[in-house]
Amino acid sequence: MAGAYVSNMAQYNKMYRQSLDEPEKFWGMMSKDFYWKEMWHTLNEVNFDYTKGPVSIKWFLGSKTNLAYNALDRHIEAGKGDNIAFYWEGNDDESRAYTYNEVYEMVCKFANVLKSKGIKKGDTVAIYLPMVVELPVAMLACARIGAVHSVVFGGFSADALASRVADCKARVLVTADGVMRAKKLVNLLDIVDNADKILKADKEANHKLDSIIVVERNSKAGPLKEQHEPWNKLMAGASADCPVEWMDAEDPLFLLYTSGSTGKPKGVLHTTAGYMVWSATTFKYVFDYRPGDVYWCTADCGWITGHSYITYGPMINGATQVLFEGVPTHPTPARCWEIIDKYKVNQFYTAPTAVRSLMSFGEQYPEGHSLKSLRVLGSVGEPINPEAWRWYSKHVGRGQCSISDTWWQTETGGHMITPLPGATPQKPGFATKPFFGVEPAILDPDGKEQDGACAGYLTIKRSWPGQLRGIYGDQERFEKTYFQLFNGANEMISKDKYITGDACRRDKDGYYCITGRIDDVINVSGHRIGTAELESALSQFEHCVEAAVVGFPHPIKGEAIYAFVTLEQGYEMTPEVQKALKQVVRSEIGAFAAPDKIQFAPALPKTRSGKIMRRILRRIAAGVTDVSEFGDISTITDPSIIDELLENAKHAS
Ligand code: 6R9
Repeated sequence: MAGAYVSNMAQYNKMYRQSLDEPEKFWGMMSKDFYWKEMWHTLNEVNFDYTKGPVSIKWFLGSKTNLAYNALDRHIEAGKGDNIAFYWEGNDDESRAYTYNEVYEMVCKFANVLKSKGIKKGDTVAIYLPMVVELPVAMLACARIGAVHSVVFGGFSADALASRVADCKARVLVTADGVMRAKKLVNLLDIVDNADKILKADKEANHKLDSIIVVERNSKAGPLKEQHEPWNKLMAGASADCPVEWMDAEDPLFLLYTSGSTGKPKGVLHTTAGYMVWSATTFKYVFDYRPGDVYWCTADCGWITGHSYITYGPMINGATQVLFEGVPTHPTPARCWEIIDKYKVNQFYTAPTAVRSLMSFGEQYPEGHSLKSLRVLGSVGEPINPEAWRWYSKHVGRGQCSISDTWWQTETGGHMITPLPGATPQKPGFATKPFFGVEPAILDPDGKEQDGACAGYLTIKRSWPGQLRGIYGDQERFEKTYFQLFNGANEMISKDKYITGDACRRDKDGYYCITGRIDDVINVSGHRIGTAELESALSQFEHCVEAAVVGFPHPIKGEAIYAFVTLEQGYEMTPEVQKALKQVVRSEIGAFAAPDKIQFAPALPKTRSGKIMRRILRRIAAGVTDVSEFGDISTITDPSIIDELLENAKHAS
């Protein structure tokens, strides 16, 4: 692509080699793009191997900086304060533009509001907001004064919100009264009040909220009560002058809870300097963002994609972006294409599930729009199947756009394996090549690194600036989850690499294709949901004895949730019970995690050591009825269970 930052593979290869061979020089060059109150003196100090001491990751040592300063003040000082930061598009027909000057003023005022609530450097603030401008503003206000934000996606239930607030010990919660999602009113205040009650009643958690700040977005949610403080009222009394807190490189920036294969969600910790450099550098190169471009990411700030590619990466680059409150199919399946033409969007970033959903309405919707401003089409969150890739490229990109299938995780802070527009020749279904500084290694079942074309466990051999620094309050879980890999016989097969939890394939050209999780995490519409969390939610149902959950292929969501539930003696799996079980998951986690199918299980298939044989359950969920396709079933304690499960599968719903 003419004029791209990286315009061909020779240039990519040269930069990639330098990033690995001369990292000081490479990151020295890249870090010139930022404002450093104090420059770093040591690039990194890293230990991945727990046998040599605690796992520890530090980057850009000796530096002092601030992400909000880099995202706002720096651009304003350069005379760009009147540039548009956000074109906000509401769920229905509202819209409004915000300049960098306006966002700066809101951030400073809200930072002062937080200070007036006693928030100081190192304190945690919980944010539970829909996609209104106050969401990135609240995040940047925290960053400005060194407070740690913990954003909870607006689709989580009161229970899930309460447990996250208690875990990170946030005393201030920022929320909204209500919001429309397509045609449905989401009453956030009700959820927040319930979470508040749950916290007050939970003696063990021993934690409560001191203040609840409410953005008045939709009054249909009902009037504010005594415990709610209106955002506007607090802002009206706040000064717009707020000095920046200069942060050390490894001072915490945020926590973001994500699901793993075991236990409750973990608070992934990101810190200051490394995350800043990683989110902003990947944004610039992967979207080939150039001054004047209009960029749009449809993610919610409640997930990592919204953190790195709405609030931080784009803002630090001084980008103009669309901030979208609604859903891609409301009021019609042409909504995205209308917005792209309205603002002449150059880079569009969404999830495969959205592409597949829009695809199901037919190409007449994108074809009915110009879309000629588009240059880069991004994809994130789950594997994009070649059919959806081709539709996206042909009907949205008109064969003229680069398709950027970006593989990364909450834990990686930003893109890891991704094409660079203009440089990387593309292949449908492939996330293609590693970003600068990323050194993948594919391990076989014995933990041995493989060469050339191969398939296996995806690991990363060395640290990169955006890597997570820990799991909040749990160093042991951090080390076990990300740096120790075990085989089926529970032998440790790797202890000095970052374990991604994904499997992948590499072809003869060195291109990577991510094939899915190797752990018990289900990826539904790009949302990570742990089977352990789902099972513990289902077991809250009063007549549930045991539950096992697996994923099964779904044409739009990628994966959907299938639950096998054993009920107390004498209880039948009626449609009412199925409904009640789904309701339990809605209230324990959130509606987006409700199982798609539930079936009765007289018992679960287990090995002699008591392990649930999920492999068998996955086959049943996928509709396989021929037992010869179930693989080795010799270790099952009671083979007759399989026939009973297959019989009951007919009534799954
Ligand atoms: C950014 C984000 C991470 C998991 C990851 C993988 C899956 C993400 C992908 C992809 C194939 C891609 N994933 N991007 N799989 N191709 N381009 O989604 O973070 O919510 O933490 O999920 O999502 O399985 O391990 P997160």
